[in-house]
Amino acid sequence: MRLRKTSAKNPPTSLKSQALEPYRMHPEGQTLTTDQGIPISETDNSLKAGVRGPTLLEDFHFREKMMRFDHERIPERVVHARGSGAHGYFQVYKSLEKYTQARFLTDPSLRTPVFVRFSTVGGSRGSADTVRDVRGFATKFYTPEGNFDLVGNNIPVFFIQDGIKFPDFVHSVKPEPHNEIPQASSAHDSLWDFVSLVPETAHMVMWLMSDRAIPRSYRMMEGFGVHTFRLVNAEGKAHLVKFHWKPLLGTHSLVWDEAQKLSGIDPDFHRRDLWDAIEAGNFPEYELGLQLIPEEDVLKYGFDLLDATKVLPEELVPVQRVGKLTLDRNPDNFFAETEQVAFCVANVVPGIDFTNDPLLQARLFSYLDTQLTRLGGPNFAELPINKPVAPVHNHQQDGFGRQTIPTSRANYHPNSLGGGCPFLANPRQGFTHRQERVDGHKIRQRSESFNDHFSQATLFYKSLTKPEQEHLVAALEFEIGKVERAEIRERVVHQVLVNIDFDVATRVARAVGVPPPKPLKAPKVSKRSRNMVDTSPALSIEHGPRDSIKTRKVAALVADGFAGKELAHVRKRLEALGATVEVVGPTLSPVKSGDGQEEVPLKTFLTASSVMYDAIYVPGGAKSVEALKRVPLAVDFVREAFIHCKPLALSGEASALLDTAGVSQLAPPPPAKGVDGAMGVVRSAKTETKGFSQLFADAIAAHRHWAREAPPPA
Ligand code: HDE
Repeated sequence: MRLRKTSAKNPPTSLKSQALEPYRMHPEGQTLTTDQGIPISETDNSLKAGVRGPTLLEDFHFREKMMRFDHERIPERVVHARGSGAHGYFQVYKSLEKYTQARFLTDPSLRTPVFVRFSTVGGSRGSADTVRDVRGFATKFYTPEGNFDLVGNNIPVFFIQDGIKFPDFVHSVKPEPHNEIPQASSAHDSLWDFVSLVPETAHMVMWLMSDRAIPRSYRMMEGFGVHTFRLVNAEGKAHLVKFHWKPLLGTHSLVWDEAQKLSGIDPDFHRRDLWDAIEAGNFPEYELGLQLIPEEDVLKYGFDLLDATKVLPEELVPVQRVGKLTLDRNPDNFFAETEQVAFCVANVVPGIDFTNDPLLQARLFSYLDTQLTRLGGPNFAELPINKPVAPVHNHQQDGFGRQTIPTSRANYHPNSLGGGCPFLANPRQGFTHRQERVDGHKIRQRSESFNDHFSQATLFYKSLTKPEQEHLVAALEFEIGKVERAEIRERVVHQVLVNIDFDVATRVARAVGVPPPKPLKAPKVSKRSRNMVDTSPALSIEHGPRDSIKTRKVAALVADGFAGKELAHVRKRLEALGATVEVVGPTLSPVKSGDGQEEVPLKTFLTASSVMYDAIYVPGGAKSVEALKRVPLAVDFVREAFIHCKPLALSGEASALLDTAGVSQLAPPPPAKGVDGAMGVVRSAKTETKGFSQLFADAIAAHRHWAREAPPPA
């Protein structure tokens, strides 16, 4: 990939970046020292009694070096262990003072620095990026009033309604305890056992089986705050709110076969994609969206807004886009920043408050608690990446790893020794928990308003396009098909799926070898529950924008004799629209075109694979195409791209590669003259003719061409 030099490393506007500067170590031109600053002139041989003698305890440099190495690891996050981070900023479009007093949402001139960490949930720190899983989307806003953390996911609902079930759920989805298998996968007995016994998981499981769980890129997925929060304005008036992130590149996914192959070919696929995009100056952007709901409407929509297993359809309450997040700087150091960043749902600023959602309430405890262990004590808020840009003054003291040096003799409140400092904030500026009348028995019970577990699972399925539905059913067949115990497979079909969709349950029953379900007499939903819409098109990825090819990666497959002018033309056109074209050849040595040009491939058929690209292009040139036909790995490029429904552009002679790849019977016939782009296979009768590049660009913007998917076996 050709990297453009950018100023991304030091955006001058970032207050947080400036605040981090004193902590950055710049070794350029410096001498090697110990941690105590003592210069070291030899670090390759330990101190020994004679050149062949034993190492001496006196060697403080050796002991320090080894001690530091021995203690490099800290516990990984118990969930969301695998992740990637980036710095950036957020700016609100216009003041939201009508709804909130939070400065970062009321001052359009303010660029609030942020740090974002994307993650998978189930796998450990070294697991692959493209597994089927929920993605975390956690944002720390370093606001002038302290840190606000929006710790969300790329799926708008959750598996459980009450946080007390979180340890049970996580135990069930993680590798099984006896043999620690499988890694980063939900396709195993314990997860589906849990699902079959806990029907509140139904809605989220449908999302987990959908294309949302295999995103193309962190840059191309939505984010959701999941819970209902509150915004409170300066007069104390509150609104309920649901937070959304909308990626400006649209929402796009991989296909499952591709995702699995990528797990081996490039386990860092999403991490690399994010890093490379930022280095190249293609800064990921997301708009912040709000669904604002009057407090009294908490039960208006046929479900309880305190229930995190429900979505509020955008068709009922539209998402207002209020500001933009831009990620413009990669971290300098993975551990210091991405690993040590500590998000906490309880970090809110004046103007944002919680609700009684029992899942949210549990999270308010869990994040601080887990970070005490993970980051080794209570002072982790002083780590550079976590430190607010707002001033911090209080009477908290001591603990492992204290960094700041309190200078006052008074470490209590009230005090006169310290002149009463720090003073209490003015009540209009200080955080006040919104007063809410709470009446009730002390009771361990789920509210009746949380009873309906299936109607939104059905709504989700019905809102998907046909290809998305097919992917979801195939995912269920795959995952449940991997469950060893027949009684669990049967319970999932007969207790869960049949309540969501009879046809889905019947198909999955057959695929996983359990008796077909009987149709339900009356749907198992509580009287209270009703969906106010039959479908919600916004839930389908396919209904999102499909109009840009910005940052898409195209592989151009060449061998000696390729049509050089044509490649240059197509590349120029695609790059003008924001895509990147990488030449892939037999070796990294220069390849000669039929018309006297030379290309140096960036990758070879051995070091690259079609799953690493969004689209494949093979220029014409009889000699080049004949050579490609004889390289099985090059033919694989075409075959796999075709099967994964990716845009293919095959010019002139290159069209014949579909025959060699054994997929031409699934493709439309090649054009006798001119160009044709049916089913995302763009072909020209001769080498590139007019309209070829544009058709290819349109096919790339459409992302995938599902018409190519083979019909399911009869
Ligand atoms: Fe988390 N979650 N979670 N979670 N979560 C953690 O905190 C927890 C939930 C989410 O990049 C942990 O520091 C409980 C929902 C993200 O560092 C832990 C419950 C949502 C991240 C924890 C939930 C999330 C975490 C593990 C149910 C979407 C990664 C390490 C009551 C709205 C943040 C850590 C990062 C991380 C607890 C449910 C999102 C154990 C108890 C719902 C994105 O504290």
